[in-house]
Amino acid sequence: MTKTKFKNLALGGFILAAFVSQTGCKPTDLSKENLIPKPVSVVATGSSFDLTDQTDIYVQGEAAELIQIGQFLADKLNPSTGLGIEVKTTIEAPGPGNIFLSLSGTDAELGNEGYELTITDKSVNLVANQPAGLFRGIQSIRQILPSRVEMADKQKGPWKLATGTIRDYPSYGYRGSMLDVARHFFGVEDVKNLIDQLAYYKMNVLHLHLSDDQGWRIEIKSWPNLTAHGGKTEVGGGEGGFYTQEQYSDIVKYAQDRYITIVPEIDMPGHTNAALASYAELNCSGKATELYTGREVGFSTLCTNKEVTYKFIDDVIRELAALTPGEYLHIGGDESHVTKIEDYIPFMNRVQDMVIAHGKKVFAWDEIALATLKPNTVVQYWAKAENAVKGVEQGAKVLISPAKYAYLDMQYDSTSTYGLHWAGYVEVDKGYNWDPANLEPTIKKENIIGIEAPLWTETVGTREEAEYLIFPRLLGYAEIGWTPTELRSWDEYKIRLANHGERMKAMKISFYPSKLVNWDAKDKK
Ligand code: TNX
Repeated sequence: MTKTKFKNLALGGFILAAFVSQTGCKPTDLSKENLIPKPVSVVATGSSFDLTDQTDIYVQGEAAELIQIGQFLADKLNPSTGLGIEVKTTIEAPGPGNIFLSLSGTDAELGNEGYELTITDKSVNLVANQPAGLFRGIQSIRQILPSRVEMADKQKGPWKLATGTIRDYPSYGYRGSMLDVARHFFGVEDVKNLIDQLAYYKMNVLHLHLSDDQGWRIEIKSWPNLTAHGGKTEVGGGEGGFYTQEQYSDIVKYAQDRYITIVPEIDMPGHTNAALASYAELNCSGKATELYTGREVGFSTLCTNKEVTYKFIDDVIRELAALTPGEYLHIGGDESHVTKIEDYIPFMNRVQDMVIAHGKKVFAWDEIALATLKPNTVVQYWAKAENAVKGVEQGAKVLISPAKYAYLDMQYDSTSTYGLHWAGYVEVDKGYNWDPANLEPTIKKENIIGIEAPLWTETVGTREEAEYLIFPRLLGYAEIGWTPTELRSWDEYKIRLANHGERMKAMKISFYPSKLVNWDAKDKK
């Protein structure tokens, strides 16, 4: 095997020359690696570890969960490296040349998602308190390898990792994105693809906006017309679609395997035209509305003083809660412009109780702070700081998603192909250069559960279009959620981001090549 490799090199003069020039940049300085999010601490030791065809991944003990994490890494490394890395179990640390994943459970600072990665010229040793920490840590291993490791087909080595120790853990426990599958429907494969991308950047929540005026996207067995009729179209009049309960569960499982929680949202009492078009009795008039394919917001409302409305909501929440292992259910509550405030408040109070009765905690957009927040209700700050402040004053935690910094559907600038700009333009630097704990004096770090970057999809309907808006900004939001503020600076980040251009290309991500980033900076490994 080694011989064949040598022969190939000797024969290919051009390749040999390229190889020689690359060895000048051998990855021996771990502190210069372009990790995103940036780790809490990196100590470099100036040497390198070689992945070879003798390398295997050893996991400690026989636990199925660790074997699965090891296999995830092997499945990412094998197509491009062709090294045939296998996953094996062991009680003690393996011999030299291998990767070892183990749980220690004694390092309080690392928490549930932190990890310590020690690379020497002889071994790669990843330790965490919890499996989730190992999973986050293997993303660092992937990112320390050359970007071509992310290609789907076989690439040339060498496969070197710079040596040293990374100790790393997140600033915030909730680091998420949101996909609006109501304005335009995105199928299971697109959602799984996004989940993989979130996992690569150590994010841990995907919020799915499952219903809106233009479409109802989750099968509810007790109210079948929601999807049979309400799922039939989308913005622009396309065919829409919905997830069967089995498909939704498949998404949830796929996310769970990547230590990502799905937070499902049923938006109410506004943003409900798809439901109102599917069931006449949910309307105060008793007449079903027409399906809607435009982009307006704020014109629909459930009939808040009809009992059938609450029977409907209870059925929806019951079925959705049963399908959702995560602790949260999102009930929207935004832009209910045609619901009177005196109807909105008792409605939101009652629906919170229904969510709690089905064993879940409530998430809602910041308008919910106008109502009486139940214990554990989380307020998602998107538009009005004063609402989020009201939430804090009621003792609630806040999820930070300010449209002017964190909305993935805001255009980069006036030339952007897709997106909206009602909250302004969000170039890549503006999306990165802010601190969730420094937006409002009353909203301090201890009041904040984390950060979420939502993608509303009025203007995008395909994976490529969505990726243009999501990338590269998502990487910045991942870093804001993970890396301590004092370690972040745009000038340093933009260099690491440039190096992720190659990675995003290798992963076939259609990112927006912002002029603020020198994408020609090549990964030299
Ligand atoms: C506001 S954000 C909305 C959405 C739109 C979005 C477009 C929020 C809670 N409501 O309904 O899709 O703006 O940017």
